[in-house]
Amino acid sequence: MKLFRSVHGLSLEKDGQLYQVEQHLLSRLFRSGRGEIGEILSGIELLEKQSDLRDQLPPVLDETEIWASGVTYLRSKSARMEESEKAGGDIFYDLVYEAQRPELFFKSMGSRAVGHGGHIRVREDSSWDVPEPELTLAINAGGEIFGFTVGNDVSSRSIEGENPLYLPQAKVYRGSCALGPSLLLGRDAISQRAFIKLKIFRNDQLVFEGETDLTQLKRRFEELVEFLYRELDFAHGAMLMTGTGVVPGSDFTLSSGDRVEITIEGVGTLTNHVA
Ligand code: DO4
Ligand code: MG
Repeated sequence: MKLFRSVHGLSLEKDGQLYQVEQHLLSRLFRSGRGEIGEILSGIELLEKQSDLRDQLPPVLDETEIWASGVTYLRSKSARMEESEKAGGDIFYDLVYEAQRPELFFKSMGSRAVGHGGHIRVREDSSWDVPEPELTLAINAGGEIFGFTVGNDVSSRSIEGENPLYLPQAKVYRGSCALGPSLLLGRDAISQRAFIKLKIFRNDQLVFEGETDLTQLKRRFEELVEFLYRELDFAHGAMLMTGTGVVPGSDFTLSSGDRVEITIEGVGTLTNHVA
């Protein structure tokens, strides 16, 4: 089952058919406590059938915090060690990749995230920018994973590479977080080997293509969630991006008009244009 959010309300895709569902379902899922998800999912009432989806929004509540994990794939570690070598920051990426404690950082409020079809951005004071395709976990207030979506952790590599202490500026700005198109519902709904593909088009020409899969993710989902919830409460639930395993070469930077497509097997394709 996939749950879509749009300016017209919530829709559920079930057995190949789209239905309208009650407005509060998303809020009930994110704000639920431990052990409540099963009952909510089995009690979903299907309302009118729908023929299409328009004006999509990110599948998250405005009040929900979106966090991200970093350096969870070998590819992310080596790319970041290269970009930060001059500033002497390379050692930190190596250390965090091996450490028990993962890198976690705040990315966005739900209200600031961009949905499928929306515009992502590059910062005006950045010279090197990339999309980061990331499987994103939907977690309830009780700390349980109840769904998955496709995330884009759009990042400035020039700002992060200049000094690792600039990470929040490299990561958090208008149009830097995209999520969608829907929430794949159920903790076990995703394949442990699902592929993650990134395609970037410029003037309709493919200018970058890369792929990884979940077997390359170094951390377990629950391990990341456990650290995030260890000393924090999330009354509105949380979204957690699980890190990127696809990084374009150092000669690539995003530019205005680019179309970015991220596909995660079984979850969907998130498409955004760079403003
Ligand atoms: O350490 C910086 C951020 C890492 C990140 O966003 C990733 O690995 O996906
Ligand atoms: Mg990332």
